[in-house]
Amino acid sequence: MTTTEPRDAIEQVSSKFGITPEDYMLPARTEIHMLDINGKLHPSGQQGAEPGHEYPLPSPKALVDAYEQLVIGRRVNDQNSALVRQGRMAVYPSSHGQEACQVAAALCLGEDDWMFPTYRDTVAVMAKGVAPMEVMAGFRGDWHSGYDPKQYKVSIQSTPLTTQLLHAVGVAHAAKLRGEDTVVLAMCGDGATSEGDFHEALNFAAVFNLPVIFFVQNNQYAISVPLSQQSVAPSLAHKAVGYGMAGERVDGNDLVALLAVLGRAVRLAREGNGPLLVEAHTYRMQAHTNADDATRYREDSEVQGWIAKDPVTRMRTYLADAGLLPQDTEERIAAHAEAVAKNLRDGMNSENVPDPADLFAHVYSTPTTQMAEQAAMLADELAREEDAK
Ligand SMILES: Cc1ncc(C[n+]2csc(CCOP(=O)(O)OP(=O)(O)O)c2C)c(N)n1
Ligand SMILES: [Mg+2]
Repeated sequence: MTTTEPRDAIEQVSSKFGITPEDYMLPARTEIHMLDINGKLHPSGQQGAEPGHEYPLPSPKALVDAYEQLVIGRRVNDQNSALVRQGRMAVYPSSHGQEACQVAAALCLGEDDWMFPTYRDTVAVMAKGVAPMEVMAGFRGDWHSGYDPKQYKVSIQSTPLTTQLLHAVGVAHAAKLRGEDTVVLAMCGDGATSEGDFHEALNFAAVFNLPVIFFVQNNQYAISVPLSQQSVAPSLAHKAVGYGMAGERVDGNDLVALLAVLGRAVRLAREGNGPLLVEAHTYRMQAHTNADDATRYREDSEVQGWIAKDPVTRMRTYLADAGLLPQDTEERIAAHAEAVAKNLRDGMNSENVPDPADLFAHVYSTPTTQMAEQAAMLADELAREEDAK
């Protein structure tokens, strides 16, 4: 990691691309896409590439590996939604339709890189290698975060919008001070870009020239609030330039383009060129959570329009046409996805009786007076209940 001043870093990287710093920071005029909605690769690999915004095609192996995670991600979403309906957990914010974003977010990172996900990013968390049942332990309310963030270099899935962005910037700052070449991927939704913490995180990251990728999944809604009532910026990627960082927007249902754009963003950040913002244009196919009724604020015809852009279908068509998906590969991938789903079902259907005292564990290294009192009160109540049996 170099210690270049932020302005010099932008100058250097833009001159490498042969464009002005302003053109480097501004997103390409149209979102980056490589596959059309029928899964056909654009003849040049990328349609309408502008100087500084050309992206090479990822390798065939990277594409097949990513497709495997895509199929697993879809299966995980559908399995978890079914488990909610069966009463096995209270809530699951599905990323059905956004799986290409989820998979690319995980696969663009190296082993020592950190991810800061939201409640909707379960598939990304699993694709980065967190054991599925550890993730689900958090959702079921069995254990604090469910998994150990340090072990996996994946922060807990944040429910408060954008608090995780500041934590991500802090981790990147620490890594830079230590001379480590860690990159941090900080995830949020379209609605979350209106939060104050979003502003603070981006400004801090740019001023300190930190290796952070802000990855915004613009799925068009913040619960019932559509993007048109959320922001009138030309795009969410344009928000980056106000902080002096590069922004790019990409078709969020095109796994090929996502791998290319996020892959380059991570490389540039690791080389010391500062933070970047990538906006993926996608769609939340299901309700915000099972507690929401999406038919109250959007038309079915809108949802149907996005089925035609489904990321799994497009990627399967592309790989099959390119001869990269022989039947045995497809069968192996389908069997792998089924095995992951079975593991989730078995794990979630097994009864777990948590110890109520665990509520107080790991909150403070030395419990506060109030917490100690509350823990004692609970222990007393439980003991009296036991005696009354
Ligand atoms: C600080 C804060 N304010 C409000 C909420 C309530 N809330 C939960 S999800 C949500 C919408 C977020 O929309 P978006 O950022 O687009 O993410 P998406 O759910 O679409 O993935 C809101 C307002 C919250 N969790 N945290
Ligand atoms: Mg949203």
